[in-house]
Amino acid sequence: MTSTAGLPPYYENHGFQPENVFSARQPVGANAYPQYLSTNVLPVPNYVPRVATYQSSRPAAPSSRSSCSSSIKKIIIIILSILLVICCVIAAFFIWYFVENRCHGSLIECGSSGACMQPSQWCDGVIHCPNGEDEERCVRLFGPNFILEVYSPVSKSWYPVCQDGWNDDYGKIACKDMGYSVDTYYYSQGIATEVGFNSFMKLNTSAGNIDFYKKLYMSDFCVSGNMVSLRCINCGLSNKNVNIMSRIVGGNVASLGQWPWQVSLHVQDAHVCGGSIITPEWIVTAAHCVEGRYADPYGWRVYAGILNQKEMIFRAGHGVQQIISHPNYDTDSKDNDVALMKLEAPLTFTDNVRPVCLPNPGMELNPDQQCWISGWGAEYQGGKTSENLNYVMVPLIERSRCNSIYIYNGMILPTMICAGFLGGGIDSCQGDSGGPLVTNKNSLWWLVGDTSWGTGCATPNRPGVYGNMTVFTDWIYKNMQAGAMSCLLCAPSLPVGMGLTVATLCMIVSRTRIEKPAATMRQESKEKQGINSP
Ligand code: 4AZ
Repeated sequence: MTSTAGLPPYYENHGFQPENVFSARQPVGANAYPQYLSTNVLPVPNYVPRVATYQSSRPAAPSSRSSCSSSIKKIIIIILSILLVICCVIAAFFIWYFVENRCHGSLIECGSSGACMQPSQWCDGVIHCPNGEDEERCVRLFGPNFILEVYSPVSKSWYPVCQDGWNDDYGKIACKDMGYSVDTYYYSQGIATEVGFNSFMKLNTSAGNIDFYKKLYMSDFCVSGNMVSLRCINCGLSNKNVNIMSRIVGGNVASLGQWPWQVSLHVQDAHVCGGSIITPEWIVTAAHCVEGRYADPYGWRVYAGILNQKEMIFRAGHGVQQIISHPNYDTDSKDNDVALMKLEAPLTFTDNVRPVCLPNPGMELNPDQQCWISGWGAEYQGGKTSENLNYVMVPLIERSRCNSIYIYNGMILPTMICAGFLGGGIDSCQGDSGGPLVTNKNSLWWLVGDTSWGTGCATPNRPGVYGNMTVFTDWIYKNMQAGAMSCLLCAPSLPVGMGLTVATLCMIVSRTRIEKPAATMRQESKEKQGINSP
């Protein structure tokens, strides 16, 4: 960048200019030469401006010196201009470098916050990033075979873990990092690597007693030829086959153990919504079920393994300790219509009470995949909730089709999924909300969605709309982890062991500060709702 602004007065050098140019510009009686020249050289008579210096037959010594110094000045101007351009280019490069690449050298970026950290600090059990990203994306299970993958912050990709040197202790650590309790750990096994897989995360088993993630390194060789398949919970089993031809509006009555993850969520002894068991402590439901006055966890009772609503009245059910609604849930559009309920005490799994599998990334469902819905919702539009648990098969409907002007005209957001029959007659309805939309793949049942909304029930061209569970799994795992993680936030710079200890302490402190005994809370909640204690 070159500019004339702010340069010294040598731009006012008139020595090489034709006489007429300057004589024309001078006010009458003015000295043609600036004052600063006249102080260094002999006084110049008034007629001098009328004689062009380059025409002088006997150039005076001062004129020759002036011409020479002008040349030097010109050279200096050119050199300074070039230097200025070079400086501008260098400055522009540095500005670009610092704006575009906030993390330099071997440092890696945290994510949204833009903070930088050492790769060795990623997944080391201590939070370094302002939003905790470095401890969030460490492991995941991929595809219907639960392939364990570890995230590399350097290459920003996921890699399967080679089975060489693997054992269940490592599996338990990985499951715990996803938010599962070690109590539900099921198993890990080797699965033959797919053709084309040539980069793995491998365990350095001779690394001694260091953090699991620090033992992992990238390798192109996996001696066993097997990747780790990890099951953190024995999920997705039903002890009954479904009648595929069966048809909640237009549905069939379910049998015990057929949909063992289905729960009925009660407020004031009445069924309000459905939900799905994902772990002994966590239930997935819809955010719109727990809005407003329904946001109080102590107002809810959860019934699992019971088909008939009348039977539930005589049972105690399970208390709810905490409700976490998706922070981006939107009441009007039903965007992010998902919530988690944490039970006061873990459920005991039986043939009739079991968890459904959360969908893994890479599941690849067909555009019209057969799915099933279940619930105690109304059997026709405007009807009352059903006494018995009903179920029905509904195929998925592609988002682009469901968003067409003939159907939902752009109302189906990426957090939603449509399922049902465009001809009408079969659908979910009032009271089915929060309940499961499941599919069977690789002989397991997976939670594809949670019942969310629809225009009416079973109306032609108005299919059911469900929360798109695949979009929510990261949020669900993050919240299942939250106890330990929120605690680590209390002690961000402490090593793992100490961080957890301090974390546990802050959990205890914060809970004792805010929590009253559950019975007191429940009583207060009932009083608020106008119910007298028995
Ligand atoms: C509801 O209000 C509801 N037909 C659930 C599902 C559908 C409509 C309404 C879909 O719980």
